[in-house]
Amino acid sequence: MTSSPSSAEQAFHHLDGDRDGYVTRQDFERMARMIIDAFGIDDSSPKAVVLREGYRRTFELVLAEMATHRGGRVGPDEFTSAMVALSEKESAAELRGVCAAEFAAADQDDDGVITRTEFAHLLSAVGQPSCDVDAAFDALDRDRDGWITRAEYVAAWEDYLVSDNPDSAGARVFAGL
Ligand SMILES: [Ca+2]
Ligand SMILES: [Ca+2]
Repeated sequence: MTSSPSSAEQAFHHLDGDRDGYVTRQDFERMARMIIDAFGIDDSSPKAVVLREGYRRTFELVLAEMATHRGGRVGPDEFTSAMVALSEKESAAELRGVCAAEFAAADQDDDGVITRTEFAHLLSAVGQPSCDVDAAFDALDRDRDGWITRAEYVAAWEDYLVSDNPDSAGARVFAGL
């Protein structure tokens, strides 16, 4: 890749499921739905509730960053600047919460770590198209112990939010989440 878009641009295009050039509340809800369905999580379980609420809240935070709401539609440039702005505020803590909710959903057996198998499941759940699962896993597994901990997951995600490097560990994964 010679002219890679920034991390946030990649995330935008992944979120924009119907490719109309905007992300909406429905796009965020769909993303939560894909993960809940793929892992067979009970819709009324805390895992499902926290994940759905987290995605909903993320979208509200993005909307709140915008000068005008345009009927709840967020364009690519607005999305990118909103994510950068949010990562620098107290709301970053809320975004970390969403990230932790994703982690909990993917930790299917609730043992507190994501295995390679659980990770592969997560990537296919969100339709990450051409991702090298092993390379992405190894990039997130910073201490190379064969598991991704919640701290490793959140750390990679934080790097991703503030990074323009499309090849960063987080970018390989979170562009699809
Ligand atoms: Ca696990
Ligand atoms: Ca690890």
